Amino acid sequence: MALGTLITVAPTGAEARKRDVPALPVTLDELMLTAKECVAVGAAMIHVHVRDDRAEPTLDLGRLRETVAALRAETDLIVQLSTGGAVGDPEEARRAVLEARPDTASLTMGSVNFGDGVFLNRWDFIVDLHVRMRDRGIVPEYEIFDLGQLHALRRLLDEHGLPAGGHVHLDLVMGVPGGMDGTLESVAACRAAMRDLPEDTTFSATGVGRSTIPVMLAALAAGGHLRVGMEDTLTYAKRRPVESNMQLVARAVGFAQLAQRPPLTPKQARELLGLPA
Ligand code: KMH
Ligand code: ZN
Repeated sequence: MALGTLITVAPTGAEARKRDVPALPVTLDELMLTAKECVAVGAAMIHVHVRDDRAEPTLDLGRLRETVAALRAETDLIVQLSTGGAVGDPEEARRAVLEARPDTASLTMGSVNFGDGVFLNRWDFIVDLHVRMRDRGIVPEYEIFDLGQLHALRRLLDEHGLPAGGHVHLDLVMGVPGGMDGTLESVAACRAAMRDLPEDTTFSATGVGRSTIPVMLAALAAGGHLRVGMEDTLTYAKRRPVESNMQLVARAVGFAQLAQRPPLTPKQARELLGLPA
């Protein structure tokens, strides 16, 4: 399959603190500036977590709606909202994220220790998000923190059918303390486990912290796509903090070009993911 590379930027996340990382985009203005910079250098999708006025993570629906509207008005990025939120966010608020009507939304395929916390994703909740997304025409990106979650994804599709758009796309989130490590071996094990998923399933991968570069290289070699951003990576190189999300996207674009898999435009990425044009 001749394939370009879908580059997703995850600019903020729910974990890093603004006081520790001043370059983290937390206001709508900062997010919009980041989004425009990132699409200009080659990102096609944005994975969004929003913050409140104190820069704390929030699932406030008004803020999410405002963010979706601004991204749509000012960029052609595919808009993905996180239904993962922050560790401990209640299911009700995570479910309600879908009412902001993004193009796509993340859907984590199981529970995992997450540093000192537990990122809880009960089976019934997973099924509920899958069905609600399909009812609303929202395309899920299945988040995989550990190998077994790929088997859970197969069960979900077997028992509850394909997602909106009919295409299955997943994201390997690697190197979270508590989940799978960010290594070539883990990428290869996940790639092998995908044989039980629909044949045209696509995947991206992101390596947290030090695993950022090994995961990026392994994912490209395995035919995967890339997610990069300050949600996952705050150090660019030894003793060199990340300056901006654009810097991380630009590096991913360079790697993708070296692999002769240039970045997909947002329009091409929509086609890949089964989203309406
Ligand atoms: N913040 C993590 C607990 C997602 O966005 O769907 C969950 C997370 C996954 O970031
Ligand atoms: Zn996230």
